[in-house]
Amino acid sequence: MPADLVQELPRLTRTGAKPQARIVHLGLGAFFRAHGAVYIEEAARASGTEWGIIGVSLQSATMRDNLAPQEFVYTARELGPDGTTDRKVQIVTDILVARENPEAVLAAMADADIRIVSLTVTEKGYCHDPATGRLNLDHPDIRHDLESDAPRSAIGYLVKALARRRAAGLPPFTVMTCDNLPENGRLLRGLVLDFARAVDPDLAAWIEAQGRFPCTMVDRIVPATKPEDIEALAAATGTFDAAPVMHEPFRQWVVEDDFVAAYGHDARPDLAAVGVELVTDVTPYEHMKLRMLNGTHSSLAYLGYLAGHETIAETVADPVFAEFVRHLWRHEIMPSFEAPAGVDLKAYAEALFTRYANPAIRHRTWQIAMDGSQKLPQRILGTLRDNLAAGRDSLGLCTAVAAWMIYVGGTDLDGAPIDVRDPLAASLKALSDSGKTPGDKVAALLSETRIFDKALADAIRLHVESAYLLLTIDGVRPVLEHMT
Ligand code: CS2
Repeated sequence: MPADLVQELPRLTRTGAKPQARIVHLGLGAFFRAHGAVYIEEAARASGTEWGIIGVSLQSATMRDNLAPQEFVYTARELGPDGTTDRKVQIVTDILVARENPEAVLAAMADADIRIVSLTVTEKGYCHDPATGRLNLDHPDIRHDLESDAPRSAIGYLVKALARRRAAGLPPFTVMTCDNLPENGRLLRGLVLDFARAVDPDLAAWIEAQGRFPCTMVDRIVPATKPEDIEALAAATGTFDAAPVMHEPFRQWVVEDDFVAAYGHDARPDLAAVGVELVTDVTPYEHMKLRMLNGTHSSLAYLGYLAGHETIAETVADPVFAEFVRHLWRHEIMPSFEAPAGVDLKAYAEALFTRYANPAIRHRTWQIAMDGSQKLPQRILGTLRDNLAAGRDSLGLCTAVAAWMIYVGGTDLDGAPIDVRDPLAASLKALSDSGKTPGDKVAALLSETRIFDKALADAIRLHVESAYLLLTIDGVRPVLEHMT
């Protein structure tokens, strides 16, 4: 159905009353709407409690403008290999646009009814230095927020809203990050405390004592919604939804059960009732997911893109890549960490392969390739470091790093320009351009200390350099074929 006809159809509408809001979510993108929001809605329904979510868009007004005319209700469409299932998600009660009205966001976060502030602001939204995990006090948004009452960064919002709660004699909200970062709760706690110490040491002490920042591992593949997805949904349902989300059947959520104690049983939805794993230590699950899934996702994204593959499903349908990804799991990733108790990593890897191969999920290599400077450390470099320490070969991962270097150089192997999206894109391109030979380019990029520490850079330089050279001379497929 053509786009202009789709918009003539009746809009999706809410059935029943809006739930009472108890959560504010910063960064209401497709991922959280297809994952956390769905779990929370199910948990609220299972226990007969109200856990409405106020979404916040930090930058753009698009999500609010799309969803406001349909009362913030949207469709989550599950794309299985054999068909689709649609679900109407009604847990979002409002969307605030931070850029337009910072005061409304702070007031919502400081409201006594709010128990949790959750976040999916992507890796770069933490304004930290990925190599050290510390707050980047030179980040323009952080510098701005240290001086102003109208924040721009997620960290600024959290600290200022917590300050308001403390001043009002309220307990803090639980801060629940749902981004793909290692020990994400601990990392965020450190960043919030770094900021709070810079503005008010007493506030920092209060957050340190009373604040709670559970770690979480989140998993569901949610490619960006495309215009043709909106059209197909409208044709199937006869209703217009301006912002549906498309997701795979699989989902997993592991949450450290550490919420603000003052709220007792009301501190969180009954997540366990809907299959969320509440545990005391998320770290082994995070390691597994970041290394096994995200590490191979990024590897396939750079190498697949350079080999001319548009999506992950297309990439793993290429037998050379299928062998390569299994090689990465078996020889380079699985030996690098302890599996969580009771998890069979071989079965986990096979399940991942099936998920990648799902032809209904059109997840672009270009989309996953975004923000590599923020993703590489926890997805690939930690594994490389552990392999080096154990004297294990990491040729495949070094080849993935080399592919990333070619990618951020901005020109593909056929000489066509690449639309590189990364907060460090300009400086990465300049580093790449500063070298004349592949060896110089690799050395220049490895000197970027926001991504690589010196010991690791020195240890992998020769491998990455030879992989870079081989990729440019032989092309991606022959190199991978030779390796496996
Ligand atoms: C992907 C992730 O875009 C990316 O970088 O690797 O979003 C991935 O799809 C999710 O983490 C799956 O849970």
